[in-house]
Amino acid sequence: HISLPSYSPDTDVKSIEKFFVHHVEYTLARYRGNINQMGAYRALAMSVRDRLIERWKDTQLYFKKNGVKRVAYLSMEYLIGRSLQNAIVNLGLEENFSAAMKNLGYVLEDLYEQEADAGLGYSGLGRLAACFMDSMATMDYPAWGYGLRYKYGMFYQKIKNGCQFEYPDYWLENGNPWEVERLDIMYPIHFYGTCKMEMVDGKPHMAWYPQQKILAVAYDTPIPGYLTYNTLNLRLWSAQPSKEFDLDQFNSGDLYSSLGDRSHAERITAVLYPNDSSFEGKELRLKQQYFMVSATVQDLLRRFRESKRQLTDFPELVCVQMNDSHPTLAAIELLRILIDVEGMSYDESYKVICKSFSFTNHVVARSNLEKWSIELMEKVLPRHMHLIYEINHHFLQQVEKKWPNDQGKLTHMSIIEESPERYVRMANLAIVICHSVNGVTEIHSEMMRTEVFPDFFKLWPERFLSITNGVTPRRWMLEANREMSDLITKWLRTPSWTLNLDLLSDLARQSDVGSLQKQWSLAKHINKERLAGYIEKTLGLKVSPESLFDVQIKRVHQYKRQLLNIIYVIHRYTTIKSMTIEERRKVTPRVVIFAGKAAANYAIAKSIIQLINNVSVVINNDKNIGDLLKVVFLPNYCVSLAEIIIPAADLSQHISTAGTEACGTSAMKFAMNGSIILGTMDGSIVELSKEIGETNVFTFGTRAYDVPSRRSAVRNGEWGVDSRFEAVLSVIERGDFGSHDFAPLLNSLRYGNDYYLLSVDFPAYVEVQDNIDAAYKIPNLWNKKSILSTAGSGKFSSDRSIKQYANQIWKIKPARRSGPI
Ligand code: 26R
Repeated sequence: HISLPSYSPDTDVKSIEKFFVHHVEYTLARYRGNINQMGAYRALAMSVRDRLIERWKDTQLYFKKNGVKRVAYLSMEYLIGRSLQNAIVNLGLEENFSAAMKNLGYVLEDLYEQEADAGLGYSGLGRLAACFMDSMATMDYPAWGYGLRYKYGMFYQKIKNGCQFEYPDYWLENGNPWEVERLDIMYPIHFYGTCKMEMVDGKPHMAWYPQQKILAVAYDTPIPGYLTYNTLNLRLWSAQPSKEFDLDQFNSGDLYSSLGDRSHAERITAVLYPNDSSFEGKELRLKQQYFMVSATVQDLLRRFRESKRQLTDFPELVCVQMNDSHPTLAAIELLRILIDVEGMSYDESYKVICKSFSFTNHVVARSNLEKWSIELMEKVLPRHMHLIYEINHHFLQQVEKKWPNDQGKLTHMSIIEESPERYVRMANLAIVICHSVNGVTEIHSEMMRTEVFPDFFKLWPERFLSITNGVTPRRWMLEANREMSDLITKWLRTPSWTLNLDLLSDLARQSDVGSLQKQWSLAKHINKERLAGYIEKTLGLKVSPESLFDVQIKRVHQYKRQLLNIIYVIHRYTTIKSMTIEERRKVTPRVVIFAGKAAANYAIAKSIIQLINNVSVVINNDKNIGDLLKVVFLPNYCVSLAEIIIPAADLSQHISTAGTEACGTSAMKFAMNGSIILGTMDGSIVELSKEIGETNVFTFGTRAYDVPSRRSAVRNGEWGVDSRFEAVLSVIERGDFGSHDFAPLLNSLRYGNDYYLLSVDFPAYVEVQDNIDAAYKIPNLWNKKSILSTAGSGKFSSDRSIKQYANQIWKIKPARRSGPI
């Protein structure tokens, strides 16, 4: 043994400065005197990374030495956003870094702004995975995140003449200081080919002869926990061509076509599929899923083998959580390896996967459940398709036993959909092979039990759990809203609410205290000024921070009903225009703020964006209206934009048709930041209103249980449409908001087509908006509601969600590595 000197980067101000200069000179190879903001950001990020890497290596070693059971979190998406501030805050070193940067002539906050968002996800599901990583690290759970390193993340949105245009998001343009490329960790991934039944040792054995081999290379990102030495790993796979494959081509003498094949391989992790509106059975997407899970399963097995235990013990050391059905093939891949490579029996192997795997569903509408064409599966993954048939065969026998001679049950529950075309139903597969299935809110879990998977619930009631989502208070309060965080620490007399969010409830007791209210609204005002500055910088539009900031930010979708919001805005505009000067004095001035992306092929959603922008042009330029009403559409909604908008909201809207939003995690972030909720009784709003108190949130509209009957009334033309609603449709039709063809959009609301019940909920929406205006006029009342929103949001920390996963599903315990040795 050679004893090596220990190396540990110090964290005092002078050492930080020294490391920063080191990275400027040796990593970036630049002169210290000649470094721009981007260069300074990169050098700073590298110096932070050094500190994370040390902790991260120690943590992994600690888990390994202690032989602890671990969870692998599998997700096709991680919407991380920026990492620099998060890392510095979680290290508890923001003051030192700020001082060091100041000494060197930089402003730390300006350097934060240099960083590109890691937008490796569409929205809720991907951001949830990022919040969960933060909580798992913070609470010292032994966990790994697995996903894909897309070269291009969520598309960049630009608005031209009111219309959305999509541009590639090359987030790696300036390098990614947070990742470590691990050329030593690489696995082969196979596709296509044929299967043959062979005799091995006198026993029949199915052999797969694949046709394509691509390599998965690991890129590791350290995930620091807040104020703990523990640092987790997020391992993202990137595709690379395999050498053997290349050599065949080179030998055939065709250099250029061989290089063409290289880029073909790399295409697997080139881009995130940006569609959340309708399921697209694209071959490349299926290959992405299998690529991610195959590499992950090989990695889990390699690490398990180091324990020298038998493979039947796998579930005692590893559990796997699948973020929606997208990674379900992981279980099939493990089954394949156990049977085909390890020679275990089907029954034994099946027990292993069943004990290890669990599944979270994020979908409500059955039509959005993932299903893959059998033709495609047989082509891309023939051996896996065999195994799925075998699983289905065993499963249908169980169904037959429970419900003899019930063809209907067999057809509905089968993993295979037979007609009109043949598909593999991924959620059915996931429910069958996992020991636990959970929804993401109480109402969503209840709908899973009664409407989406009722027969599975009858067969296996014990499998169905409900774990309400959560968000990390570190990013969404401490980092995004320092003004308010400092206040909370002051009024709770402890900073520990960031690790125990239930402590916020103590604010309720003080919500009437005048001086708290005053400081609270001042903090909100500062955040509103910051957002107003951003709006002016981006759109050249001045808005007054004295106005009520009314925000709806999320993916643009018919079910989320941004259209209801903008229809109301038009109604409000025409109402104000018809008022006398005297009446206008009583109007609560509002700035209505939207942001969100529409799937590129979702025409109706894009035309909603067009309408919002056209309305904003008309209203914002109407001298007659002034500050009474402004409409803002902020382009390119992303994590870092949400961090500016959310702390500045007085009111936030979550107005999906009841029974369509599985959760909606943004409402939790808004409530934590003292924004008052305007919502329908759907997803997270049901639980938020219970925690905050029904009288402190504004809810309206059709309840989920009434939706089916109202829908049929609308379809049959039996629902009388509100004249104010119809009047708005007419002015759009007349062309008051531009000559764009809004006919398809208007048709989606007329002739019995109003599936999302905008016309039905409109009168109640107008009424609740009037109540909001009235409440905003009474500052004591409003501030109290705002404080109570924060006070009631303790339940919605992702720390609580993760504890539930750990105790109820994973059965794992924290393993805390104390500081460096
Ligand atoms: C297959 C295709 C149509 C598709 C549908 C939906 C692709 C991607 C999605 C995104 C889904 C899975 C998603 O993000 N769901 C959201 O998950 C959040 C976290 O649980 C919830 O808050 C949110 O309500 C839900 O829509």
